[in-house]
Amino acid sequence: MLDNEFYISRESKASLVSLICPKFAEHSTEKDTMRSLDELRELMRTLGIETGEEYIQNRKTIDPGTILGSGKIEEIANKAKAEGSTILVFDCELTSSQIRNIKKISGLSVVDRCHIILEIFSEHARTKEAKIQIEISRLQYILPRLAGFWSHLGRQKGGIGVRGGEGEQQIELDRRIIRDRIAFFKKELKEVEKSRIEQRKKRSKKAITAALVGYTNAGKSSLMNRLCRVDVLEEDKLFATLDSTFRMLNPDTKPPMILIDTVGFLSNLPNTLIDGFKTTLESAMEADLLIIVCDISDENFEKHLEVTDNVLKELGVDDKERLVIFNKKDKLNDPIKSRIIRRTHPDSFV
Ligand SMILES: Nc1nc2c(ncn2[C@@H]2O[C@H](COP(=O)(O)OP(=O)(O)OP(=O)(O)O)[C@@H](O)[C@H]2O)c(=O)[nH]1
Ligand SMILES: [Mg+2]
Repeated sequence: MLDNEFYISRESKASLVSLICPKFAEHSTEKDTMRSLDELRELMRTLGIETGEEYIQNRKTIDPGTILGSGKIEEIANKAKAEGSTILVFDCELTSSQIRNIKKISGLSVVDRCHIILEIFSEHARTKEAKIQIEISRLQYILPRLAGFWSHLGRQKGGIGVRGGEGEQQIELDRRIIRDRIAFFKKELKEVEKSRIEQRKKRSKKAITAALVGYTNAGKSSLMNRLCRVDVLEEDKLFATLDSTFRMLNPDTKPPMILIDTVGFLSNLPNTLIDGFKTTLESAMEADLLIIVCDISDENFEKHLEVTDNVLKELGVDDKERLVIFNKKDKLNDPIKSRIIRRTHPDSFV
């Protein structure tokens, strides 16, 4: 039941909603809001869901119940319905009561940025470890939002209030099921990790390790493919890679070196996901060298470097030896840019 509630139909059309608010991180200026919205549109494209218009409200403060004002939500809902949308995607994290309130006012499905990222992660996870991790993150995201998801069901059933008996009981039941599932998957994860730690020990004896890290879609997997002549999945999608992959660099390299491809970073990455993927990143973080890959052709590349830096700090590896590689030089329409970058980042490769 819960899984159906969480799933977003790929056939739906979605309208994007955001705000410009001086007190709201990543949305404090028009530039920040637009950059984040462009990224959200890319996330939707990755998921294969058609997007319609984007709706933005300028606000001095956030409405704690509905993020935007309720009148504005009504207006947006009417326009979204007129353009054939059935979902409002908010470019921020929503609480359970916010989801419930906005659903009630708009009469549309309501999801947030975090939900979209979780869907992509679920779809792209390939190894057992990544699948378990994403499942734990997904359940941890759902747990405090059960009432929000349930309000939708309530309406479908003809307006059974979520505070009413049946709703409350169902939420309590679901809460227990979810807690049990989280406990079960955490145990499973420990088992999988044991064998991974063994493999890591063997590897570190064999060679120097270098981890490719950086913003999603920067070109980490492509670089790994070219350097190691392998065929790791590379795609023009966000979060194409979710699992760390290890490959030997040209075997004649002295000393021998193993490259590690890793999951990409994103600004505003929900905490539940960072936590979940710390284990996947752990093996990469124990590497002897960090190779930061950055897409020079993206106009926000400086921001991407900043986000990468912050995530590395959060992972506690900001003091590790690093090398910056600026990628996709061929996509630059301004050749002077690469010269400027060489000057501003003298230790990098362009
Ligand atoms: N023009 C151009 N495209 C590139 C270059 N390197 C990678 N790409 C393209 O950029 C897209 C993303 O490449 P990936 O290697 O999948 O990027 P990634 O950093 O592994 O991305 P995630 O796994 O999603 O974090 C793909 O479509 C690549 O073909 C480059 O040097 N030039
Ligand atoms: Mg990749």
